[in-house]
Amino acid sequence: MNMLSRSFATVALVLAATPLLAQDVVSPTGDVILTIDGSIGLRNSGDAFMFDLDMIMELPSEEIVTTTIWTEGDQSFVGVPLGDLLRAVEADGERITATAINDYAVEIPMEDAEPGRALVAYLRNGETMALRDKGPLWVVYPYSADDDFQTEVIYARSIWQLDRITVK
Ligand SMILES: Nc1nc2c(c(=O)[nH]1)N[C@H]1C(S)=C(S)[C@@H](COP(=O)(O)O)O[C@H]1N2
Ligand SMILES: [Mo]
Repeated sequence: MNMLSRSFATVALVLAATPLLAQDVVSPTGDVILTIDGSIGLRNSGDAFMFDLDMIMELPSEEIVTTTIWTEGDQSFVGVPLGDLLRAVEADGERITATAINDYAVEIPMEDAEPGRALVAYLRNGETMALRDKGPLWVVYPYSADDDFQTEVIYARSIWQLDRITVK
């Protein structure tokens, strides 16, 4: 194959693959633990995108080691950075409303979706979190890393039992 036919083949492959990818949106097979709606570009259920835990675990993951005001000693949290989660559903907005299973709700500005800020955690100290342990999803920040994260505003955004995000 010469260079021209190779590049032609590549273009043809991309053109052929694009519509397939567009249709191939993943859907939950397990319990739905998070629903994202509002200003998003990717949906798998009506106006919303629903995730089970496996789907969230497929996204980029990070670990934060920090103390929190709710726990004793250093904690390891593993989860998806808020920015990566929102990018996965092609979110386009200035802020989100995060809602918990107990209907607690808080607004989080997109600024907290920048790296090194909000993490949507699904593991604490290596284990999934039960409902009574603020799971299965808990928005945490690297509190120990900076005094700026040790504020009432950030504590209020640290929503546990997160189950819905509306992008605005
Ligand atoms: N799911 C859930 N997350 C929540 C809350 C809540 O009531 N439910 N309260 C928030 C508020 S307003 C604050 S200041 C912190 C503090 O929680 P505390 O009441 O345990 O101190 O958690 C935040 N996360
Ligand atoms: Mo609060």
